[in-house]
Amino acid sequence: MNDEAKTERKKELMEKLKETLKDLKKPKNILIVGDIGAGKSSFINSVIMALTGTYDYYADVGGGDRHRTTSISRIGRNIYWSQDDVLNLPTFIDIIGFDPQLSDPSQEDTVNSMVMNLIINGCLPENCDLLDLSKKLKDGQEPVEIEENKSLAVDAIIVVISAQCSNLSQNVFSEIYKEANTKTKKIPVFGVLTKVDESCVQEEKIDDKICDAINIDSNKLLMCSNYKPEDEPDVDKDISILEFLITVCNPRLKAVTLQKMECKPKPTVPPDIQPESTQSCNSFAILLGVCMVVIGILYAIAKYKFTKND
Ligand SMILES: Nc1nc2c(ncn2[C@@H]2O[C@H](COP(=O)(O)OP(=O)(O)OP(=O)(O)O)[C@@H](O)[C@H]2O)c(=O)[nH]1
Ligand SMILES: [Mg+2]
Repeated sequence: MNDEAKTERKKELMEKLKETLKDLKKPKNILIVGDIGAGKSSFINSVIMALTGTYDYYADVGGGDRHRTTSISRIGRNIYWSQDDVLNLPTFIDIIGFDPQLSDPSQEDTVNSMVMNLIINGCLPENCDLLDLSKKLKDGQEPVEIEENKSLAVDAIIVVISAQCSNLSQNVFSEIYKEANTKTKKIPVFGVLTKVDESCVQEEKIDDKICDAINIDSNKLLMCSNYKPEDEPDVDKDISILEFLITVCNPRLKAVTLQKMECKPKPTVPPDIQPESTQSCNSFAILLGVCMVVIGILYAIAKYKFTKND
């Protein structure tokens, strides 16, 4: 594709995105999760760059081994979209990177799963200090006065994974799967593989590994290298980001509240005692058998007498 064709393709995708957004009743709340430093905040800024053509620090990006994002930040269309047309563009929820040591899928309530659950159900306010909350949950405390706010509830989850990281945190993925599929809701999950520019992903087939690890189809995975503040717009990058965003915003891929069926334990029957109905059936069969035998004998006697009299 030449440059002109690529620019045309980007325009078409913007139109397609607008059409997709028209089918939504309200903007989707998209939760961005992943390890520390995976490129979550950079991805949010990259999507906004692809949409608007300008880079800004909507989400706080940083380097180093420590958490950069430590609180909840909801970046809605009112913050990044200043053009005239009112579109149901998503609200991106930027949160703390999950520490794999705070995940253990064999346990019901780990720190990461509790934090995720509270965010998914819209229980945590803007700027909620997640580092502090995680510490308190780790110490066995629990939050007081939790109120669900339906308008903050999560509609889709994007798992951001760095292509540089060869050891995938399987425990974190298992917990994300549990929260997104089995607890209270079923939430569509997507994946973004970042830092593709700094790794040899093709050789390692890391995309297949990631799709397996987070249980998604390959068409729900975006492989990208995020924009950096100094970067010029890149039409190839924008095209792949917009294609991905159209899938994420698909109205058919929506979160649903799981209806759990109430069940009661099956009555247990001791092996040596047969059920009453079986017992009465058996007695009836015995009685019938006895009657048949008696009738047979009487018939034989009558027949014998009759032939004798003759
Ligand atoms: N080369 C390259 N660097 C990236 C990419 N994405 C992010 N980075 C860099 O990785 C570092 C961490 O990026 P962030 O976006 O802050 O990562 P994060 O997941 O939000 O980090 P926390 O909030 O601390 O969990 C920054 O130095 C980014 O510039 C990418 O696709 N390619
Ligand atoms: Mg961040």
